[in-house]
Amino acid sequence: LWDMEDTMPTTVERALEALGLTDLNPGGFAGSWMGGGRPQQVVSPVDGQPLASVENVDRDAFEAILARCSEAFLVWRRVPAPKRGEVVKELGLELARNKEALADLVTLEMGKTRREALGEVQEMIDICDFAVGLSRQLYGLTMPSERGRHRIQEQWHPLGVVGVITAFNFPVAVWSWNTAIALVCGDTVLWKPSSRTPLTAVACTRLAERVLRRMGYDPAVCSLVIGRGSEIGDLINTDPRVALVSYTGSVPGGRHVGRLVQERFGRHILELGGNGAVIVSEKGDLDTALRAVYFGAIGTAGQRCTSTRRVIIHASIYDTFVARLQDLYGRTPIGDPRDDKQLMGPLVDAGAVDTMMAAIEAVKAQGGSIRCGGERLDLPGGCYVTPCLAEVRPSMPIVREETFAPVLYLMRYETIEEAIRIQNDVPQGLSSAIITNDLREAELFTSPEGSDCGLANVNTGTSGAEIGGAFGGEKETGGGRESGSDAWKAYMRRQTSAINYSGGVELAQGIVLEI
Ligand code: UN1
Repeated sequence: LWDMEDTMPTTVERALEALGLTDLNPGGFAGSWMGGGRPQQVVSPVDGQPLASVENVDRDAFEAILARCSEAFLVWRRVPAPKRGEVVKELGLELARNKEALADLVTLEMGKTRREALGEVQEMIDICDFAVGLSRQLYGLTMPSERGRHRIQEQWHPLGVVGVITAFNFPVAVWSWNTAIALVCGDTVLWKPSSRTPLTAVACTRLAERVLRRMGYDPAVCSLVIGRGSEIGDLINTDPRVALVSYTGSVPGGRHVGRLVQERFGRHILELGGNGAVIVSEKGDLDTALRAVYFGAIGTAGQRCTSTRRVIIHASIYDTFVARLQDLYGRTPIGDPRDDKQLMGPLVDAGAVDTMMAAIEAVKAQGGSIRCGGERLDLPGGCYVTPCLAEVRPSMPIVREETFAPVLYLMRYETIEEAIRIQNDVPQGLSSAIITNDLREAELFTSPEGSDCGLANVNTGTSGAEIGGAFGGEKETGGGRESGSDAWKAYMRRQTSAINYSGGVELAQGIVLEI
C-alpha cells in the first residue's frame, strides 16, 4: 500500500511546517526580526509557482542590524572558544534534525535535485563537526627570542563582524562554511544571501536563532540582511565595522567587492568563477572518467563553481569516450527535482536558460559544433534544458568563459604537457582533475608544473570537494580559501607578543642604549 503523504510532492507549506516556521517575513535579523524594504515574491524554478514573499531590509534596518551584530561581537569574543564550539555543535545537531525539510526548501527555491540538496545540508553538518574540533585547536606558535629571558608568542584573536555574501547555487552550505568557522573564531556573522534564495536564508537564521537563544547567547551572533541589487551589499563592503567580507559570486562582482573592501583596508575572501576541466588520459579507467565527467557536468544542472565545463581527452580514446558520454547525455532523466528519479532539475531562472543558449550560439559562431543537447524543454516554469556536449578548440574565446549551465566543451590532446597547458589556459583557477592510472602523469598534474588550480584531483571529478580541505582557487577565482585545513586563520587576527622577564632592558638587533 502507498503511503499517500509520502508520495505527495513536497510543497513549501510542508517544508516550512516541518521546520517549525510559519511566517518568513521580514528578511532582516539581529536579535529581532525587521525589514522595512520592498517585499519580494520568491518564485520556484521547479514549476514557476510563487513560494512566499519576503520583505527586504531598508537602510534603517541595515544600520540597526549591523549595530546589533557589532555589539554582539563584544560579548561573543569573550566566550571561550571551546564554549563557542558547543554552540556550533548544537547548530550541527539542529541542522541534522531538520536535514530533510531544509533540503526540500533548497530544492524548491533553487531547483537542485533532492539528493543534491541533502548533500548540501550534509556539508553544513560536516563543517559544524569540523569547527567543533577546531574550537580547541586555534593554535598559535611560540618562537625563540634572540634576547635573553625573553620569549615570543603569537595568539589568534577574534576579528569582528564577518559579512558573508552568498550565491544562489549553494544557498545554505556556503553560509555554513563561513559561519561555523567564524563562530568558533569568536566572530559574529552578517549574512546577505542571494536575492534569489531568501527563504532558505531565513530558515537557517531561524535555526541558528533557536540554538543561540536556547543556550543563552545573543542571537544577533548570526544576523541576516536580505536585499535586492547592490545597495545592501555595498553597505557591507564599505562599512569599516565589517572586518572581513567573504564573497561568493561572479568575477565582476568579486572585482567590485574586492575594490571596495580594499579601499578601506578591510579583509576579503573571494570565491569567484570556475571553469573546471578534467583531463581524460588513455592510461585512465574509462568508466571512472565517464562517471566523474558526467556528474561534474550535469550535477546541479551545471551550476556549481566546481562544475566540469571542459574535458580534455587523449586523441586515441576521444571517439570512444565521446560516444559513451553522448549516450549517457541522451538518457539523462530531467524533470521535477523533487522526484528522486531525476538527475537534472531546472536552471535557476529564465535568464540562465538564455545565457546557456547564447553560449551555444557562440560555440557555433566561433567554429565549434554541437554534438547533442542544448534544447529548451517544455516543462512547467520554463527553466528546463537538455545538457549539451560541444566540440571546440581550446583557442575559442567561449571556452575561456564560465557559462553557468550544463554545456560541456570537448577537446583532444596528444601529450600530457599539452593537456596541462590547455587546462591552465583560462582566466579561472578553481577546480581541475585528471583521470589516469599512470603515477608519473598524476604526479606531474599535482606538481608545481601541473594544474594551476586551488583544487587538483586525481581519479575523481572537479566537483564535490570535501569540507576538510581548504576550498578556493587562483587567478580570477579570487584567491580566497574557505572551510577546512587552516582556512580559519583568515577569520582571526594574529597578534605577536615579545615578553621580557629579565628584569632589565635588552634591545633587539643588538642596539645599545646609553642613557
Ligand atoms: C560552489 O559551487 O559554490 O565542491 C561550491 C563542490 C561543493 C561546493 C561547491 N562542495 O562541488
